[in-house]
Amino acid sequence: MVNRFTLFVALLILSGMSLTVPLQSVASQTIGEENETEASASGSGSDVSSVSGDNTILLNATEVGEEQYRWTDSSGTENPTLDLVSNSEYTVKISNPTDEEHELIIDSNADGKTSEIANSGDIEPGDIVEFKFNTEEAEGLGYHCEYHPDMMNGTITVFAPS
Ligand SMILES: [Cu+2]
Repeated sequence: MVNRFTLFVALLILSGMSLTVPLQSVASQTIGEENETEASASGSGSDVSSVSGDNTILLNATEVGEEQYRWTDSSGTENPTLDLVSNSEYTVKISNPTDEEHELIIDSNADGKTSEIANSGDIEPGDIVEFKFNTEEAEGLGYHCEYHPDMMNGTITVFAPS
């Protein structure tokens, strides 16, 4: 009786061990696949962190040094070039964690004279502001801050839809 029971327990332990090994290898395979997916996703274009798939452009006002301001995207790129599709509406969402007021202006220099296309209005410290603009006019687009035009400015590149 005792011997049979011991044998039964021993078999249980053995079968338990053989079950554990494949489970572990499956788990480590899954983790490996996840890592591969992440690596390939982060390897694409330069502006993935500024413009998301639903035509939303995310920018922050950032103080990079004492009274030195830049527009930055979520990866920290300063004054990033925005790659946009022509004849599309975009939502620009800006947060201002600095203690200074900013205003983002989308401008066009197509005719050699700077003209305003759209603006965020004043963005007070701590505020998040959204506004929309359209890429109908595709030539010579850029953006700057009303109050810090020399520090906070960038280029907008417009492509025809593929
Ligand atoms: Cu500013």
